[in-house]
Formats: sequence, structure tokens, C-alpha cells
Amino acid sequence: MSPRKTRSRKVAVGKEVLKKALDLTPFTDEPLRFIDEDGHPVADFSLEDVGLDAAMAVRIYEDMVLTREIDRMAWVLVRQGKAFFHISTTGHEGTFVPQLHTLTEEDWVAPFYRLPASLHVRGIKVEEIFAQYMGTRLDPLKGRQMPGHLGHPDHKLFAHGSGVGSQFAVAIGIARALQYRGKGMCIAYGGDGATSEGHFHSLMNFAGVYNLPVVVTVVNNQYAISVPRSRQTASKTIAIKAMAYGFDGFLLDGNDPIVMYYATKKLAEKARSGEGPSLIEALTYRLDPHSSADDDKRYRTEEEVKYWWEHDTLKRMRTFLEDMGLWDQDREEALRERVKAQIEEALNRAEEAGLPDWEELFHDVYAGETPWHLLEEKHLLAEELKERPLHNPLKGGH
Ligand SMILES: Cc1ncc(C[n+]2csc(CCOP(=O)(O)OP(=O)(O)O)c2C)c(N)n1
Ligand SMILES: [Mg+2]
Repeated sequence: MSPRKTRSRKVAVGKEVLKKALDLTPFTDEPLRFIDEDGHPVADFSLEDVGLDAAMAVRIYEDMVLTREIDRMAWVLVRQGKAFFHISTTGHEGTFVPQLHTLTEEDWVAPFYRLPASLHVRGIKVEEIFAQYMGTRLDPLKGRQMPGHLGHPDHKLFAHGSGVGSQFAVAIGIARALQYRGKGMCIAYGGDGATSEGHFHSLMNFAGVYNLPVVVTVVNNQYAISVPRSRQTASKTIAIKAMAYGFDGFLLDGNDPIVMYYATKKLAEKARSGEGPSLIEALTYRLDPHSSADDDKRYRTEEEVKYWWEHDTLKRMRTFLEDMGLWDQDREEALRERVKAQIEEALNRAEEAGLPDWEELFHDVYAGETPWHLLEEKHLLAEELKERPLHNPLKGGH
């Protein structure tokens, strides 16, 4: 083929890709996307066409960078012994940040452990995120949860457990309650591995039967610790599973923040207006090991990880903004400075707050009187702490 023919074919393919994404086509074999794997638009479109304006496009990128840097700092806290565990968000920013930006104050989030570094988008303070990683006084959960299991009563984010997929079951109740009240929707998150749990079936089934206001987002980062997606399900895609439950499923490029924003905005509105549930499969990649207790070299190749770092969602979003004339090196440097200062300040506040009082362990368990067996345990612990005081790895503290 001549170079001109090759180019015109590329343009035609690009237009087809654009149309499929704009139409929000369900059940495709290839992920819907607006930007290619390097970040350039797949065809000509304006920000308006994809429901964005310049301020929101820039905001999404800035929040993705902040999310990345919070996450990198969390790894440092583990190495310093200030947090005992970390589950990384790195690589998932292009999924979570734009999605969270489409939500209103009425909406609920049923989270899982992959989200925390991005939850400032939901209005949670950066210092609260760091405090939760370290379990200090500013932690909304007062150090009683594992690091990375953030919940917040003021931001309609419930405190989830560690059991894979367990948040799906809670999302059924949340979505049903919102349906009764007639406002808001619930975005329910889980990984590719979580789709093998019964809770996923329960949510999908009730979502279809009751027409629940829920957008189920399966973050397909292609692994459940060491188990690859191919060992999780023989389905061609995860999105296609929605067909059997009676509603639409959408395979999206989870590292394309533009399509994540566009699709989630539309599907969340659909849910809020009583038109029913949707399933999103966000195809992405976990750039870090599963957690600070994992060695990913044992189950995936360096070449594979390198490929995904080269097509990092942050790079793609930056390239897109540059193509749109919204970003340059000066703005990048100014942003990096701001984020660095913000992180330092938030981290200091989180750390200087010190550890919560040990008595907190017994608070908020029962609404009424503390039952006798907890009082007995409290007494025993008080005795033990006299002999062996708590170790405090933080610089502040009480
Ligand atoms: C019921 C249950 N089984 C096993 C585990 C251990 N575990 C924690 S995370 C995880 C992997 C889940 O993978 P996925 O759902 O794909 O989410 P990802 O961690 O990849 O984001 C496993 C097996 C658990 N927490 N709960
Ligand atoms: Mg996974």
C-alpha cells in the first residue's frame, strides 16, 4: 500500500473507533477509547464532543498526578516502618480519577482496597488518606482498619472489608435504598478476580432484577495477585457477563481517562434517572506488585511490565492535553512543585497527629452500652499495656 493509502486507512479506522466510543457501544471485543496507546486522539473530536471542558480535562490530569504521588509516598511509609502494608493504586489513576469526578454528593461509592490514593477526588483530605495508611488520629477510621481500607461517613464511602468482592454485596443494599429514596446512584468497584466471587453474581443478579441505580466497575488489571485473567474466567470479556443479567456491559480502555469520564458520566446519569444498571470493564494494568507483601517477578515478565510503564495512563493523558494545547513543560513543572508541597504538608499533619488512644479500639462497636465481654477485654488490655507499652514508630505521638 502507498503511504497515502496507509494514511487514509488509518484515518478511516480512527473514525470508526471514535464512533463506537461516542455511541457507547456495548459488548465490543476491543476496548472503547478516545485516545490511542500513546495518548493522541484516535480521530478529530473536540472536548465538548466528549462531555469535557478545558478546566475538567486539566483537573483530571492534575488529580491523576496527585494520586500517583500519594501512592509513591505510601511505599516510602512502608519502607520507613510507619505503615505496615500497602496496596498500590499506581497504574489505575486513569480509571478512578475521571470516574470519581462524574459523581455527585448524593452518590455512594462501594470501594475496594485499590482506590485509596485517588479518594481525594471524592473530597477526602490528603492528610486523612495518609493518616489511614499509618493509622493515626486523623484517620477517619481511627487506625482500626488495615492500611488501604479507607471509609468515610461524610463522603458516602463505606468502610469495606478485605474479603474479595464483599463490597459488591453491600452495594446491593445501598443501591436499593437509593432507589427507594429516589436520588443518587452507587458505583460499585471490584477487580477481575472479584468477579469469581458469589457476591459479584448476587449484585449483578439483583441489579438486573430490581433495575438498581448502580454502575458496577470491574477494574480488570489482568491479575488477581499471581492469577492471570485467563485463569479467572473463560469469558471473552468480563463486560459480556452483563448480557446474561439483562443489562449492558461496556469494555473500556481503563488507561484512557477521556473514555472513562465520558462513559461513566452517561451511565451514572442513566442509573440516577431510573433507567437501570450498567457494567463497566475497565481494562488496565497494575504497574506495581499486588501489595508490599508480593513479589511480582515470580509470575510476570519484566518486558510485560515495561510495556505498560511505557504506555502509562499519566503519559497518555499528558500527551492528550498537549495535543489539545492545554499543557506544556512549564505547567508540568509548576504542578510537580505544588503536588510535592501539598504531600509534604499533608504527611506532616497526618504524622504529627500521633496514634489514636488505645481505648478507641472499643469505641463505635455497639451503638448502646459496651457489652461486658468487651469491657473485660478492655480491662485485660489496660493491664497488659502497663507492662508492655505500645510501640510508636511515628515522630509525633501521645
Ligand atoms: C475471599 C478472599 N479470598 C482471597 C483473598 C486474598 N486476596 C486479596 S486481594 C486478592 C486478589 C484480588 O484480585 P482482583 O479482584 O483482580 O483485584 P486486584 O487486587 O487485582 O485489584 C486476593 C486473592 C481475600 N482477601 N479474600
Ligand atoms: Mg485484578
